[in-house]
Amino acid sequence: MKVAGGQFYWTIDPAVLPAHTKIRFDVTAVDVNHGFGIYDPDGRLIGSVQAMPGYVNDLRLTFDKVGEYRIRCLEYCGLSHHDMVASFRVEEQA
Ligand SMILES: [Cu+2]
Repeated sequence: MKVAGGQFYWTIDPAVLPAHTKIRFDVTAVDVNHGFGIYDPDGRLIGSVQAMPGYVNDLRLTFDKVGEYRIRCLEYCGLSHHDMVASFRVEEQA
C-alpha cells in the first residue's frame, strides 16, 4: 500500500485491502513531516508511523476486522492539519 502525506491530504493506493493478510504501508510525505495514524472501525488508533519527505517508512499491519479504517495526521503540519483525513476499506477476500 502506497501512502503519501501532503498539506493537507493523504493519497493512498489501493483503497480496498484484504482482511487477515499482512499489509505493508510504504509511507512518505511530499512537503513537510506528517504523522500517519490508522484508526480501526471502532475508532481505536491501531498503528502510526512518521511520514517524512525524502524517506519511505514502513508499517506492517494485519487487519482482522472488516470495515472502514480512518487515517488521520498525528503531527501538526499547518493550518488545515485537521483536514488530513482519509479512509480505506478492509474486506474479506472472495
Ligand atoms: Cu498534520
